[in-house]
Amino acid sequence: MKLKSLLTAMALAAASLSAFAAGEAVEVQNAWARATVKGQMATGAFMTLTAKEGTKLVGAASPVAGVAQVHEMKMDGGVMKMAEVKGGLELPAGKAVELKPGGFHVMLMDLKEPLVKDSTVPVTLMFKDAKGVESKVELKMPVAMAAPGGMGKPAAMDHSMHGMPAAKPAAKP
Ligand SMILES: [Cu+2]
Repeated sequence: MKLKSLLTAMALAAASLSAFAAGEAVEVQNAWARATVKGQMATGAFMTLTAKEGTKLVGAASPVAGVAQVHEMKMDGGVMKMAEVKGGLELPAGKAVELKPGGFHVMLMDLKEPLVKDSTVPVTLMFKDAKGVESKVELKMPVAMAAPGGMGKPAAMDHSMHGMPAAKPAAKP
């Protein structure tokens, strides 16, 4: 049984990196969490989510964070503000929804320890489909200063793209 549980653990680790692992209703790509400095209490986690069937990202959890929420950052009267996405983030069937700096993100708050660059952080995403059925995806997100692989354009308000990240390559789709 030991071997079997080890294999299961390896399968779970692989699942977090690959597209549509067996039974996964939501594909997760390019996941990463922003590294923090000592004393920093919150950070963002980013990824691209593609649901097979319409669902919602309703929550998140991480052992390193006292609180994890789905947030949206947007301009409000010329001021950048962020707030929890009430009722969950809609993931229409087959449509890639990007969580990125300056937009949607998973906010990890009340951090118990710093997120060290080039380490990984476990994050669980919680989904609820149209029928109200809940599911989870467990991830090990690489911790980086900026999006791995230089994917996408740096968002406004995000100046961390200066100097290319020495991050590990992102999970290849
Ligand atoms: Cu936030």
